[in-house]
Amino acid sequence: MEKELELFLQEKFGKSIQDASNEEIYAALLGITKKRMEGLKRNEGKRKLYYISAEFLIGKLLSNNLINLGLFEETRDVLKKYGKDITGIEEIEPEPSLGNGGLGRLAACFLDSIATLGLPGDGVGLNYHDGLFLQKFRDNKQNEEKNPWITPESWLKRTERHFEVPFKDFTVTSAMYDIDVPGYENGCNRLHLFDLDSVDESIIGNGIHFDKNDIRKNLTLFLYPDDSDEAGQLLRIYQQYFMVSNAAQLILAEAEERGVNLYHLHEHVCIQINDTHPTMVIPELIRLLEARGFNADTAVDVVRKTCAYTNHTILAEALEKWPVSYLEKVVPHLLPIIRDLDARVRRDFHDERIYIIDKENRVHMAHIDIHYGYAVNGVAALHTEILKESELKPFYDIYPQKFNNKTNGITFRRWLVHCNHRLSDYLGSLIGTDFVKDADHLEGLLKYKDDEAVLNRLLEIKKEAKADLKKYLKQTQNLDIDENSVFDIQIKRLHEYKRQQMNALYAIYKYKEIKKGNLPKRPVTMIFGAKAAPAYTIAKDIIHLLLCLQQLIDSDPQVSPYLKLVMVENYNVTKAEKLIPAADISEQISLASKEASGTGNMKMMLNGAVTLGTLDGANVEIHDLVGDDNIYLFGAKSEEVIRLYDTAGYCSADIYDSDPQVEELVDFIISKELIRIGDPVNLGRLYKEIVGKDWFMTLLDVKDYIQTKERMLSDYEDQKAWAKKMLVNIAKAGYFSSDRTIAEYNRDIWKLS
Ligand code: 26V
Repeated sequence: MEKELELFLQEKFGKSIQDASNEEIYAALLGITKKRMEGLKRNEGKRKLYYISAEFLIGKLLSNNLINLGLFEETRDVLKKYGKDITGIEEIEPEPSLGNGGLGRLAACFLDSIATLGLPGDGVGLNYHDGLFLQKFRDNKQNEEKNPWITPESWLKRTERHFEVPFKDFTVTSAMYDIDVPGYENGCNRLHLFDLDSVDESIIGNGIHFDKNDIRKNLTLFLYPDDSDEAGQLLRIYQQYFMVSNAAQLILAEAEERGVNLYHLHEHVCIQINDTHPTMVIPELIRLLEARGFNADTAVDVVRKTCAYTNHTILAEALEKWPVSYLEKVVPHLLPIIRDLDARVRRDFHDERIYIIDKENRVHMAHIDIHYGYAVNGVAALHTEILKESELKPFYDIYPQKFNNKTNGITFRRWLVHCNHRLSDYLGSLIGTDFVKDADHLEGLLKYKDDEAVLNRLLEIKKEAKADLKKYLKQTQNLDIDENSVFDIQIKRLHEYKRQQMNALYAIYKYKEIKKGNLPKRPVTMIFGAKAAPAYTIAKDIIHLLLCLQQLIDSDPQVSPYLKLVMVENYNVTKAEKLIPAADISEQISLASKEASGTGNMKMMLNGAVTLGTLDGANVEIHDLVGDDNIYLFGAKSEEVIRLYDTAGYCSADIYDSDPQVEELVDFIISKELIRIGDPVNLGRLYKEIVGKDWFMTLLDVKDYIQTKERMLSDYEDQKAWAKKMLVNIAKAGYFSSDRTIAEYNRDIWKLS
């Protein structure tokens, strides 16, 4: 590496390693790593997977690629020799924000694991120029700004592949860019991102506003721009069709290049549909096969044996249903096929709950996937059971053999080795480094459960990570936090079902207790990171409440020595990598039944945080693995919640009216202290929402939540017992390696040879 780096810097910049700037060193490492990846063997086999996803939240790639190529330590040491720090160089790389949250990050973890297991599988998505917006706080509110990430030299490689994509009124020619995905000590796959040369970043005006109707200029400008109006929804359909038409054409082109008889396509190709965003690949493939001479029955049959679907949510508002009239405006050529797919369902079944086109003339995208795919999976055991027993029951009754569970996972290369070198190195010294590739080896740690030296070192490592985070937040946001306090962290998209508002009520409780003189044994630092969808009003109101609480607490000298609330600006993968190693308490407090899986819960557990959560998503499996002593559970169970929804049995006003403690906490949202700092419109609306509706049942669980968190904070004081909980969590996290998840997808669904 030293020689290569020297040569590159000399040739390109005429500089030595010593004299080169961080920017120049980054450029050199980018060039060298890209070249190395080109030399890797391509994973190949009879059947190839195409993982189509509207989101790939890949994060920065330099360190991860170096780790997977086995070059990280060498590079770090070479740089150190010349007085350079790799962390400073990592900072130069812009983060591609090609995803919203868990779904996109999962796709990125999966690409890492697919390559690491040596399986032939490429990702297919879109090359958004700005991705998700950049979040800026102003006047205690979220503002959205554009977030360009593509620089002249980047991981993207323009290819020679171009496809014609036909829309109703015009046809566009795509360009395909590739990003290499190296496996850990293994071959390489690719992420194909499609784009349009005519996209024009200069049409972005104030914030993230742009002309939603100018499709040639805006098609791949942003990730899911605001779809609260018709123009936004049409743009989303344009994006989705552009993505899948390119994907389908690529799949057929590669199959034909491999000499595949398209009548046997399913023996050579498997398509994983990541949520419903890529669903139109089904009618599009049928269309393209028909254009190649297939009759409809055969085209449907081949496609059905090729496609599999993953469901990531049961939230009704997140299940896509496109009006026929919208599809007619964008992709009229798909409608005869979609109508035929609907007619086939109606011919075989007489149950309007499972039709593709409903009475209101809306196309249910998930229904296309379930009828015309060969596998349907949920993303955690509880989620899959809920799909089978309630949300998708009528489908499960018809196709029980299609349904299966694939509990999510995370790549340990990024979420341990890269983000927490200290812990990873220490684990390596105790149990060897096999866990990087074979995560079950982490269980070897259990034999140190009562070893005081090990427990002390785990506590020290946590403290060092907290000190790192303190430094980072000081540099980036000029925030001061105390590494001796308990770090209580909730980082995830802002959504009412995730209940950041319940955590805010805890902050209010704690504030009031401290005011009353009930001081905590140790200061508590509550850390939040969350972006709200630009058109999601209540979510933005919750951000406003959190920022107002932050200011209130900071400006109160009676409270601030004991309590701190911090909202991290522009939460993204890079920030997650700094926050997760520093977490003591992992907040996983969604309303039971609503969080399909969660993956932050797994990342925090792996880094030695203890979960405070409801029995929801993968928390259920975390509990099964670590046992009652190593997790803090509270709140209503999913069956009770589902029953409350079914019977309309929940009324937040009843709880508010009958419980003075709850009333006092909720009233504080519109107290004079907060109104003085905040905007009465936002705070008033949030107060009204909680008292008058509270669709995600915050008040149902808030008291149990507060009590459980208090118990947790008190248990934290027994540091030895706490360290044991940390150790058990780390040791049991092996199950949540995405290598395990991908091995299961391959065993049960993909069957790649
Ligand atoms: C999307 C939308 C869009 C419209 C407004 C409301 C809303 C609410 C939720 C969603 C989520 C869409 C799918 C998704 O991102 N699911 C996440 O997938 C993760 C990976 O499987 C999983 O860990 C998370 O629990 C799940 O929320």
